[in-house]
Amino acid sequence: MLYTKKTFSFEYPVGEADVVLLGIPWDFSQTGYPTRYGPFFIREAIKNMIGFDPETKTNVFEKYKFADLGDIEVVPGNWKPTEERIKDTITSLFEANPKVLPIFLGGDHLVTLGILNSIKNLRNEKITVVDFDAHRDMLPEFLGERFSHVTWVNHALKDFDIVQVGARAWSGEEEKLKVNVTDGFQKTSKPVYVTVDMDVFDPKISPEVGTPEPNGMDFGEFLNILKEVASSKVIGMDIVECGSTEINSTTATLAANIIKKMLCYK
Ligand SMILES: [Mn+2]
Repeated sequence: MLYTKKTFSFEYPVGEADVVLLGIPWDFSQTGYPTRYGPFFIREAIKNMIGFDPETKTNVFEKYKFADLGDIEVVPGNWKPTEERIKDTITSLFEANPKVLPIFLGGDHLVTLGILNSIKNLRNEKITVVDFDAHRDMLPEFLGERFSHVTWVNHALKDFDIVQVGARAWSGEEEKLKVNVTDGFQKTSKPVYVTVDMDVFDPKISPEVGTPEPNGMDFGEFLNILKEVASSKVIGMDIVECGSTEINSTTATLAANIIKKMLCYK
């Protein structure tokens, strides 16, 4: 008997897993609180989480076979080679298991662009990105950088339909650009990728984020929408901008429970 503990009590080889966890601790475009420890603290929160969900009468740890693949080793301060590593890793992952549901842990919101560029040709139809975020992230550039956590939507619009949920703080420039995205989730038959920026929540329940904004969602409101999203063809998900720096942090605990709820609803 091996009395050991990993992220999930039982882990499966990549080829057999239903769900894989992959961290991307890139936060070099972050303007606020560092988020590179997000994957670490979300994992600790998963270990501490009850698997059974009274609402759906499901134990998430029994329903799915999990594999934690660890973190992608990012190139500090250099996005292009980091994005190449993200693409290589995700390509290998889907070669090993085309049906797997990946859950990515950031990192700042730029990691979502790397993920999306890796999966854009995975389906024959255009993928809808459901973006839970306080911000629009639509700027053409920020501080002279084309690639930033506040510009990723501007890039992603070329290849994806973007649906934003919870946006409540944006610039004058984004006020003009926001016609290019849909506000609010409507049921769709298209494949869906979900990205959750932890600042979509009110700072009361998710304080450790890069750029907090007042008057955010509570967990109940979020779950009502997540339930709808989960009933579509979800092909992947990320949770980003988790700036936790200690065990049992509020934001990481919430992030772990988002993963649980998503998988229970699916
Ligand atoms: Mn964002």
